[in-house]
Amino acid sequence: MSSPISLSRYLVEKQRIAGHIPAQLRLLLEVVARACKSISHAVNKGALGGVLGSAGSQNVQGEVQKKLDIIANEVLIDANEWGGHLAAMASEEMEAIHVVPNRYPKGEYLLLFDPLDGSSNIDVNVSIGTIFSVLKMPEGDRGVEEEDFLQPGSHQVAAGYCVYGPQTTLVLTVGDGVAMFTLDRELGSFVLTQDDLRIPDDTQEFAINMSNLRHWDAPVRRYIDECLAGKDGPRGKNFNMRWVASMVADVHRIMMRGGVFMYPWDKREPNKPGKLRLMYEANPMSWLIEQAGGAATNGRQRILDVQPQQLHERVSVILGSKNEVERVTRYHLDADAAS
Ligand code: P6P
Repeated sequence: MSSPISLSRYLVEKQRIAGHIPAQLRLLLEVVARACKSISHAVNKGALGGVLGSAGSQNVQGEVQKKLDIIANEVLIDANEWGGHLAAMASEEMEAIHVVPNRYPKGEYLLLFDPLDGSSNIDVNVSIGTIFSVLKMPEGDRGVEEEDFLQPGSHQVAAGYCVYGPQTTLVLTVGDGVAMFTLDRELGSFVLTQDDLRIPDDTQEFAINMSNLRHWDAPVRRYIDECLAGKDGPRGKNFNMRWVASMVADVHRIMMRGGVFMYPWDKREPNKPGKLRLMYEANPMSWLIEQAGGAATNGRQRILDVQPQQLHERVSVILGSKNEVERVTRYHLDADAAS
C-alpha cells in the first residue's frame, strides 16, 4: 500500500514536477493550511474553550461577530503576516485591507478570506468553514492599496476552503483541478484523500433558503417551482432539497455529489445584488466549482468575470452542476429578453 501523500508533498510536486506553482505560493498555501488546523482546534473545543457566543461587536457587514469569527481572523493574520510571501490581506471581518507591517518582508501575493463562514451555526454545532482566495499583486513598486484587490475572480492563482465538520477537510485548487485533504489529527497533517474531484453535470438536489420564496425574482421562482413539481412536472424527475446555511458545507456537499446552490438577489434589499460576498466567498467557491467541472453565475454572467468595484461587494450566486446552473441562467436571460 503506497504511503499517504501529505499536503506538503502534494504542493512540492505541483511546484517541482508540474511547475504549476512557484515556491512562494507553495509556502503561502502551507501557512494557510496550518492556520486552518489551528482554527479547527479552536472550533473543536466549543464550550470547553470558552469560544462560543457573541463577541459583542459587529463586522463591516453589520453582522454580529462571534468570538470564533475574531479568533479565526486573528489566527490567519498572525500566521500569514511574517512569512514574506504576502503584500496584504483582506477579510470579511475587517473593513480595510491589512497591509503586511514594514517590520516584515513583503511578497507578491494578496490573500483574501472569510475566516469563519457560517457563523450562525457555531453555537449549534453545525459545520462551518474558512474560505480563502489568492491573487497576485499588480506590477509596480508603489505601496499596496485596496484597488489592488479589485481583480476579477478569473485572476485567482489559488483558492480553497476548509470545512470544520465531522472531519476537517481542506479543498484546494491552483488551477489544474481540485484536490481534497483530510486532517489526520494523530499525524497533525492534512493527507490527500481525493484528487481531481469532478461534479456531475446533472443533479436532483437543490440548495436554497426556501423562507425567502416570496422575495425571489421570477426566473428563480420558475426554476424552484419546476423542481418542486417533480416527476409530474416539466423536469420529469423528483428533486431533494438541502440548506445548511453554511456556504462551505453546502458547497462541499455539491463538490462531493453534485447539486445546485443558490443565494439569488431578492426583493428584501433590492439595492443589494445578493447576500454573499464576491471577493472572498463567491470567487473562490466559483473557481473551485469550475475546476471540478461545474459552473457558477450571478444569474446572467459568469461570476469569475465580474469586475469588482468594492472590496466587500455582494453578488447573487448560482453554482454547482453545470446543466442546472445553465438552466437557471437561461431562465434569467429569457426573462430579461421578454421584459
Ligand atoms: P441565510 C452564512 O452566514 C452565509 O454567509 C453563508 O455561509 C450561507 O450560505 C448564508 O449566509 C446563509 O444565509 O439567509 O440562509 O441565513
